[in-house]
Amino acid sequence: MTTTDSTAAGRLSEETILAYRRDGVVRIQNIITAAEAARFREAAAAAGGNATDNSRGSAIFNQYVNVWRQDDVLRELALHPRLAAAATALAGVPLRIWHDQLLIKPPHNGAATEFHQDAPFWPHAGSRHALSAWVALIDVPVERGCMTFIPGSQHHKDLLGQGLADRDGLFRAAPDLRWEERLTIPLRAGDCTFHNSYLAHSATPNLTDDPRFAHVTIFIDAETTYTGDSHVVSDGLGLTVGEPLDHELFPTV
Ligand SMILES: O=C(O)CCC(=O)C(=O)O
Repeated sequence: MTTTDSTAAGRLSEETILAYRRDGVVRIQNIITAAEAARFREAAAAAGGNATDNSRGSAIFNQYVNVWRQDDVLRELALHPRLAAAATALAGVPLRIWHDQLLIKPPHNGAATEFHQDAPFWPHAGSRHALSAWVALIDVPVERGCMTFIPGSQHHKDLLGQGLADRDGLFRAAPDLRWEERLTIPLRAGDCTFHNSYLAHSATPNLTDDPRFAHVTIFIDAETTYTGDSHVVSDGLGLTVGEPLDHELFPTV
């Protein structure tokens, strides 16, 4: 069921766009080159040592939010024109960046990222579409913390947020999803998946001797408005409730 495209031709095929809209996820091979992935991985390893871990104390991963604001090299990745072009083609609406994040699963971390949706955590209203570009900066086979998705689950738009450490949270909220097929997508360095912000997804623990480096850029409908609910990237910015997120932290692409 995996639809895979390669950006070698510079554009996504119609088949890929339709598959994304059906399944809520698609794999794009070589969204960046292996050489770019190696350069970004080096920057990610350094940033991981310098930035503040937003998920301190959690075994699931180390999470560094808005690294594009702190590191010039990772900024190139978050703002990469190929990511923005593919995201815009898949979403079908003008987009802005909500935030990026570096997600490092340490070697032998012993914890999966449990099934959850992303959108319920965000202080957003009126969104027509939002999606994440999850880019592998190292080869990510199943054993190193690769992602698993439940295709079609993006139609569940009324669930409360599910904890990333709660193995059963999503399935208590939506029992039918327990019986749906799952799609596990290993990635080579430089490949990515795009997933809909309502698509249920998880990631395996890292059983290997190397850290799993993934960089995620989250794109949201440029017209999304702010609800005022608390979130680490928007608290204290003085945003106006009911207005679009017009702020330098959330550039349009
Ligand atoms: O990389 C992971 O472990 C989980 C990533 C995730 O949940 C996301 O990108 O939305």
